[in-house]
Amino acid sequence: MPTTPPPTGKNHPKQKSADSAYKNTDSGPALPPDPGNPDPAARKASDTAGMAKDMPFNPTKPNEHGHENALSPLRGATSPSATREALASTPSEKNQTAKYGDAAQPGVNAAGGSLNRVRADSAERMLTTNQGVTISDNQNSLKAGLRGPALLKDFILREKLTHFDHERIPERVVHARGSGAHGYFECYEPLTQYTRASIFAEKGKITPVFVRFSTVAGERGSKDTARDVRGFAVKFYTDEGNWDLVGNNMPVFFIQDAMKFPDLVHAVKPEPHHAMPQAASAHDTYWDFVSLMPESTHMLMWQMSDRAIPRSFRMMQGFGVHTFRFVNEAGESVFVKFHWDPKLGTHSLTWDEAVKISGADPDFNRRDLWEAIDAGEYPEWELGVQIFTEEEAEKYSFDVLDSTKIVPEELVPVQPVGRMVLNRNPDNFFAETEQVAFCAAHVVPGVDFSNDPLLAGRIHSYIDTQITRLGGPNFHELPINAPLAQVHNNQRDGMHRQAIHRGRVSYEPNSLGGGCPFQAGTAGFVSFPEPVQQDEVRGKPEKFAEHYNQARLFYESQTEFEQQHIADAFRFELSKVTVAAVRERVVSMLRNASEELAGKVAEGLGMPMPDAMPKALENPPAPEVNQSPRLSLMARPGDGGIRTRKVAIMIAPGTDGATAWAIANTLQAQGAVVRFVGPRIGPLATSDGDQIDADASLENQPAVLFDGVVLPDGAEAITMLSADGRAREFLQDQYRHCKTILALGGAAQLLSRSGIDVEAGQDPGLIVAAGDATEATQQFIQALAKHRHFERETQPPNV
Ligand code: HDE
Repeated sequence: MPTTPPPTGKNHPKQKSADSAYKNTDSGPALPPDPGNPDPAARKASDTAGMAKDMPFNPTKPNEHGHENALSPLRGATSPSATREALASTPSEKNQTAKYGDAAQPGVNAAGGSLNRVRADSAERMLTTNQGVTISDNQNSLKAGLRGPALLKDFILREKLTHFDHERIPERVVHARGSGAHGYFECYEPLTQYTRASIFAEKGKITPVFVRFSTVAGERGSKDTARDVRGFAVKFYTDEGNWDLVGNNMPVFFIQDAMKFPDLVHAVKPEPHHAMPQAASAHDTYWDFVSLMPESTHMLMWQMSDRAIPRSFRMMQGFGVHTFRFVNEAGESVFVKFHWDPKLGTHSLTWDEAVKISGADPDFNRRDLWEAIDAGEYPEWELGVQIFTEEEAEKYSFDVLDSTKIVPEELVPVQPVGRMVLNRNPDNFFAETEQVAFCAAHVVPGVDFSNDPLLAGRIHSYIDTQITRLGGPNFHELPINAPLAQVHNNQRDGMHRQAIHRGRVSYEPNSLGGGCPFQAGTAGFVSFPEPVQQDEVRGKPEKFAEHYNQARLFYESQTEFEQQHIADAFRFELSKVTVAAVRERVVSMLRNASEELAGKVAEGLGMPMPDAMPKALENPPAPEVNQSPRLSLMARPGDGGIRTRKVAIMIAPGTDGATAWAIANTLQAQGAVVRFVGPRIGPLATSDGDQIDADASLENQPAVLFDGVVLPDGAEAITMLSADGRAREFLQDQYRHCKTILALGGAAQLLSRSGIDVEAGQDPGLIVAAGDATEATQQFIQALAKHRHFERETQPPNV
């Protein structure tokens, strides 16, 4: 009986060319192979031919033209006959090796996604080289004889040293010092009326975030408590791509146009001839520059206020600064400003305290964030938005495209839209906090830019700087930067490329990749079609010329002691300036914002009042709002509790142990962090014959690191501490920095010996109790929850 030859022969009966013709990488037969040919190369060629045929021309081409089409781009064309095989780089992909692992999942770019994918855990593993070769001896280099020369062929030593030699990467040109944490954002209610951004789509929707807080001017290893703006950068890993809200803890900025940013940064950084001072604006070049840039006056008020020395990252607000746009599904847009409000309230340090903390613990804010998260005290902020229309903005006395202006909350209230919780510290500082790359250009569908000229520069600058800092164009593939949303495009190659792209196509349009990846059309990011028809010019809108109304508003809206702190800060900073004319110029500028403030500063510097600086706009428009109490730190006292407040219980041999323990337990039950601070660490005998093991000493944990102090009774201890200058200094600082102090029984003497007047009038933060400690402890808790007692403050400090 005649048999039909199997269809895998050299020539498939229905095709006119040899099977081998489809294995060539150049040239080929005129006709595709028979679709029924099971030979892998022939099948791939047949499928490829099918895909190409599906696209006889580029069907979306006509839609690339015209205004209407621009508003509704089409989804890209794809080939119905695309098969897995046709899209492969090579038919040999079926030969998996252990290195390749499992086959690529259709449509998946595994270079992105979760961090667990790349976490390394060396538990129970032997040491290896970077090539995975196990290392027998990690103590000695290879030598020709025990006393002989080291050998060049010691590849293990050389690999280790070479890697070490390259461990540092350039630091950020600004915001070099930072601290980061992971967490999540939760949406309160759908915001679909205003935005199609997926994170605001549903009530309760959770989006993971990574946040980095930073100082601006100091180098990577500089102190945390410099007087400076704090960066507040949030990366939302949304299901439609990464959205970075790269903001600050102050809602305005120094300058109005990106053109001036390098000048500002050069002025504030250490002076170039001797590289001093580090992490400080108190020097000539800074004040020289800002006093020639009167638009900085408003920001200077914020920078000289206590906002520039936050007690904790957990206790500061954040702001998107610029005006952004929300765009909804129908393509309608409103303007929006973003605000982060901390649940713990807004609290700051005092300047004298900040200076001392710089020495006692330069990692003060970083440690605070880390410890709180590890203790399960997860910091939380509420996200609020101010929403207004373009028509409303037109009517304001200021320009909403001017980043030196706020939109007062009295004019446009802040609506809460969600909350952010930080609940996980990074595994590795370098891999996460250092390598994270925020970018003001990272927006998602539903969020768009306004024409703020400062923002425009930022849209360029961040990616540009990361290319240098992170060594090439592929930093978006670093695990911390990779979105959870899938990444599919035709960008290829470059330093340190991670993704291994399957297939031969890296262009669009294509038919040889089945048209994939294809443009999304209106399902993708569509820029808001803001009408533009103007002359190309270098200039500023007229409203940008008004420089002082909001500086005045900020100053006038502060409480008395906050105003005093602003005056003190100007005085301190300007006293560090060496050129008198620069000082004069600053004070002359301040006269335009507040005569009272200028007068205080001039008086504090021992100089006569200069003439007021001529204004860029002699007849400024009347502001809408003259008082905005929400601008005071006092407007947000927090939830009234003492959770995570740090309390020192000062002990020495002979302390009344029972009372010390009772107070420690009561405070800890309310979430305070208690430390027993002794003349030295280690066990100290108490008056009742027991022991308390001091976990901190007067030397290693000075007063500035605590929010409050408790002095238990105990005659022997009081005598010893009274004779210890460190204990007295501890109490003087607690008192001077307006913190809460509880002295029990004989401990009042210790206060007196420290120069603190225990008899003097009403001071709710100074609790001196002769008898029952229980009631006094409750008083202490209430006072501690207030954070500070500025009623106590005098000029100059009396203690
Ligand atoms: Fe930035 N800024 N910036 N900035 N900025 C950077 O990006 C820049 C501005 C802000 O934790 C750099 O990755 C320009 C305003 C934060 O990693 C750089 C202009 C605001 C961070 C850069 C501004 C910010 C940066 C340095 C004026 C508040 C730290 C390293 C046009 C809304 C992000 C880097 C982090 C970092 C440029 C002004 C916030 C050089 C050109 C206004 C929080 O790209």
